[in-house]
Order: sequence, then structure tokens, then C-alpha cells
Amino acid sequence: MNEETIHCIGCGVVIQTDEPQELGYTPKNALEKGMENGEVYCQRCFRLRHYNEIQDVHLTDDDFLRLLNEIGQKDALIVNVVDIFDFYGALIPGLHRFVGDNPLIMVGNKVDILPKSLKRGKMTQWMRERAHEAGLRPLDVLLTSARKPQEMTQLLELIEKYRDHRDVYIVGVTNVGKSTLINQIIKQTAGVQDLITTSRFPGTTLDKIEIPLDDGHFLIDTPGIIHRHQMAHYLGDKDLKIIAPHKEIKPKVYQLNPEQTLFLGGLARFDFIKGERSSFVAYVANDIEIHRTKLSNADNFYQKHVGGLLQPPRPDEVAEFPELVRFEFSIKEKTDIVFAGLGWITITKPAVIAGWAPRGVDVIVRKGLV
Ligand SMILES: Nc1nc2c(ncn2[C@@H]2O[C@H](COP(=O)(O)OP(=O)(O)OP(=O)(O)O)[C@@H](O)[C@H]2O)c(=O)[nH]1
Ligand SMILES: [Mg+2]
Repeated sequence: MNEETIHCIGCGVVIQTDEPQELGYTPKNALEKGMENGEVYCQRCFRLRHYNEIQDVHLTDDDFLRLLNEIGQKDALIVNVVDIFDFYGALIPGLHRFVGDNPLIMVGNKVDILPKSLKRGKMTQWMRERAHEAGLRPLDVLLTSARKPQEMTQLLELIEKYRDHRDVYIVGVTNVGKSTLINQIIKQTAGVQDLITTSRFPGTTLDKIEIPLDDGHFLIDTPGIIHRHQMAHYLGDKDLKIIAPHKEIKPKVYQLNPEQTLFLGGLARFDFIKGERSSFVAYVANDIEIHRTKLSNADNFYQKHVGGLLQPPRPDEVAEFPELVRFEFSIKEKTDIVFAGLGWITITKPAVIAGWAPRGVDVIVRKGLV
């Protein structure tokens, strides 16, 4: 007999006590204990929360479509969370179709790691333009940090302004910080800490999680669609820790002559092909080591050192790591070349350059943000 369905408060999955290898498994005694406290977590969440160990499960694209379709049929406020370091990888394909006539606000998360020298206004302007390109018409675009309590006030005000006694769906691709954001809101409004499971692994939340609001409506966390263009999919646990910046990024300045190359660990490569000697500024996680070589020797250098001097990837990940693919650009004005999910390099003078990223990960240019 099926008992009444109970969902894991950490990831939304339906709890079951019979099949240890299957999704939602929770030992019976843990379930009973959880019911007493009113907070049931599945075993996968338990391991993730206490040991940072991930048990891989993959939702299918159909699961996401079903969820997105459901949102399309609701009268609700939609909050689309994107990662400002991975904007291209971080847009849900076709989201505009599911949003329909519902009001949408766009939230650029992880602003805590953005150097203070960058202008927030330029960043939101850029986000707004990309949103329009993707067919989205956000009522507002806001930068925030799910890690900073003081950043929540403005977001909560916006949500209240546009919600108008409706449910609020938080949507976005995996790893942009949706659950962390909701946890911060719960902490601010109800004083409960870390209710929902979050992790640096893609694919943490598995189903809808409904958090009651005070007017009988809900704030709803959703699983993030897995976007194959995200750098995170090609890296293991330890590397994810390195590439995800924890602190404000310290820009690193390089004076380069033409025909010089920079390697961002073994994850990406930047070639200065033609132009005057000038300064190039790298905005990537502080823990990523940058190496300079001659362009003519760069291919050899990479072959020889990837997984060694050039990490991540780690030595045992090199075999599976995609080859780097080259994109060439002719730069006329101050421009950022963005390596999706990793960061960017600002080019200050006209130049011909090439950016290389693992196959599948985007390299794009945008007007400089400084
Ligand atoms: N620096 C920084 N990191 C953040 C922020 N918000 C979330 N993160 C980190 O981003 C990673 C992913 O966060 P989650 O909240 O699990 O992301 P999610 O969007 O819920 O992911 P799924 O459940 O897989 O869809 C975690 O390592 C978080 O600590 C932020 O504002 N700043
Ligand atoms: Mg989540």
C-alpha cells in the first residue's frame, strides 16, 4: 500500500522507504524522526548536506518540459535566476514560450564575486539586452547575491510589487543559485537556516519545493535544466570548487605583446594575435592560475602541461576533458571576451585575438563592463 506521498524538503523528490538504490530512498527510522520534526530529507540530501557527496541522478528533458508547461498554465510571477558569470550557459532555451503572459523578473545572481570596480548598471543593461534577444521581456532586471542577507531587501520588494497575491516560481538552469536564494529568503523572513539542499554540483534540486507564503500562496523552487554548455558539466568535485569563485574576484593585469598566449589553468586559452602592446585584464576565480607563453609554442605547451602545470582539469580528468576549440575575434573598442562559466578577459585596445574553450562551452564578446 502507498502511504500518503511525502516529499523531501531538501530536493523535492517523493520519499520512499523500500528501494535503497532508487530515488527518494529514506530509511524508515529516519522518516519517522523527520516526521516528528516536520522536516523529512531523503538519503541523497543527507549525504550531500553532511558529507558533500553526490549521488548522480539525471532528470530527463521531459521532466523539465512538464514542469515548464505547468508554469505556463499558471497565473504566477516568474523569477528567472541567472548566473552573471555564465550568462549564456545560464538561459533556459525557449523560456519565453513557457512564460506566456506571466510577469517575469530577471535576477543576476552571485554579484558578491563581481569586482567593485565594475559598474552594476552596465551589467544589468547587458542582461536586459540578452534577455530581449532571447525573447524575454523582464519587468525588472536586478543583481543580487544569495549569499548576502543585505541583498535580499530589494529582491523581496520587487517580488511583493509584482506578485499581486499569486504564486512565485523561481526558475533557471542548474547551479545558478535558485535554492540558495530561497534559503536566504526563508532565513530573512522565518529565521530558518539552510532548509533546502544546495550544492556546487549541477542537478541538486529534483522536483518542485513549495514554500508557503503568508497569504496562502507559495514560493516555489524548481530543478534547474541541465545545460550542456555549462563548464561545470566537464569538471569533477575539486575543480568545481576551484572555478566557482568564493570571494570577490581580484582582476589580474597582463602587459602582452602580440603573439603571446595566456592559459586559464587548462580550461581556456587566450591568444593575442595582432595589435599594439597593451594591457589585458583577467576576471576569473582567484584560485585559477594563469600562465603566459609564446603563441607559437602554445599548442605544444598545452599538450605537454594540461593536467599538470595547467590545472584544472586534474590529471585523472584529462582523458575525458573536451579539447579546446578556437574562436577568433577582431576587436575595435574596449571589449570583454567571456568564457562561459569561467570569467572574462578585458581587451583595452584594438586587436585580433582568439579565445579557446572546451568543446561545447561558449566564447563570446561583449562591450567592456568597466
Ligand atoms: N558566490 C556565490 N555563490 C553562490 C551564490 N548563490 C549560490 N551560490 C553557489 O552556487 C552553487 C549552486 O547553488 P544552488 O542553490 O544549489 O543552485 P540551484 O540553482 O538551486 O541548482 P539546481 O538545484 O541544481 O538547479 C552552490 O555552490 C552555491 O553555494 C551567490 O550569490 N554567490
Ligand atoms: Mg536547487
